[in-house]
Amino acid sequence: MAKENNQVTPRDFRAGRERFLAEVISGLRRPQKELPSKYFYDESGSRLFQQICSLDEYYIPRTEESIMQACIVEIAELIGPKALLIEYGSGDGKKIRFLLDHLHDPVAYIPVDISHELLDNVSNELNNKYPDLEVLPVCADYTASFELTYPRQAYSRPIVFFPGSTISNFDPVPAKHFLEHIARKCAPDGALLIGVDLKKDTGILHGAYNDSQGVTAAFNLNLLNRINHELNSDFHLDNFQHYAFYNPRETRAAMHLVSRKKQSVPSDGVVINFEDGESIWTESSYKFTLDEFRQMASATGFHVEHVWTDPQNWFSVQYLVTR
Ligand code: AVI
Repeated sequence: MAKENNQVTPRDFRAGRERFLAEVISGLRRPQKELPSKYFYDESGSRLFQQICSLDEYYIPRTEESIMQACIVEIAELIGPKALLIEYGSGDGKKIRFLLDHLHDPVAYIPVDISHELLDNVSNELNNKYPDLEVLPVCADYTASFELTYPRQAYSRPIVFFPGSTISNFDPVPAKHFLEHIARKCAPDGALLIGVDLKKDTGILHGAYNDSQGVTAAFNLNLLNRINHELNSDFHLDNFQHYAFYNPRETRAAMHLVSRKKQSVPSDGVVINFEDGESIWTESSYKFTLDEFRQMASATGFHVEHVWTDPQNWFSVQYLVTR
């Protein structure tokens, strides 16, 4: 691994175009067409997601931040000194800086993200700001297999940080497998600090995925743009419409792209046919009660040790330990 000026080159476990193509074609061949939501986050998708995060209707970031601010002293006490922090989907590193500023002498930080550029920026910044912290970036799709590089210095315990309720975007079985995978990384005495979105008024949920400025619609449609650019496809974005709704029975918000007409779309030598009104399911975002999440966590080897919520009970930050 190359190391220059304290900067570690990210270990790279990104899957290439072949896997992206295979997942797109197999998803679009299903009776209910679907695309994995993890592919939203190319450069423009990540930028659009940042914009979503500053919308009034999208309550998640500000609510989570307010909980973290109110509870950071307790969180720091629970984590204790000399922790190794591992963040899945580290993005622009904003959330970890807040944690690092309040933890007691953290030893190392392993950001895991699909964007090489974001990892480079975050690593540079953290190396400058926290010269004693070992930053060991990993470029990977964290839903696939990859390895971590562990620090040279001794640490007290690994703490996995998974904020933003990204766990909401996993279907129940993959969510369980993912938590099991994290529990193995945390065992025997580590912990998971996770943001979990809660059930709430359906009007609030509807607004969060149907914002008035159309940013969520642009974020959803950008997936077709990405497929056009990277997979030699010919989706006409005007021929698809963003459609998002909360399904109380399934307890999830779902996003779709609905074909505005009967059409055929060439995609890397394959033709995908759409009926008028047929949709591609692009994302699920599950909402939990505290009890539902506790049950899922305990089925994966975790025990929920502490839960913090906001006064409206819209969101939770939870501290899970391995049993
Ligand atoms: C990242 N994830 C938790 C977001 C969510 O709310 O499910 C992604 C998102 N999709 C539309 N808006 C935001």
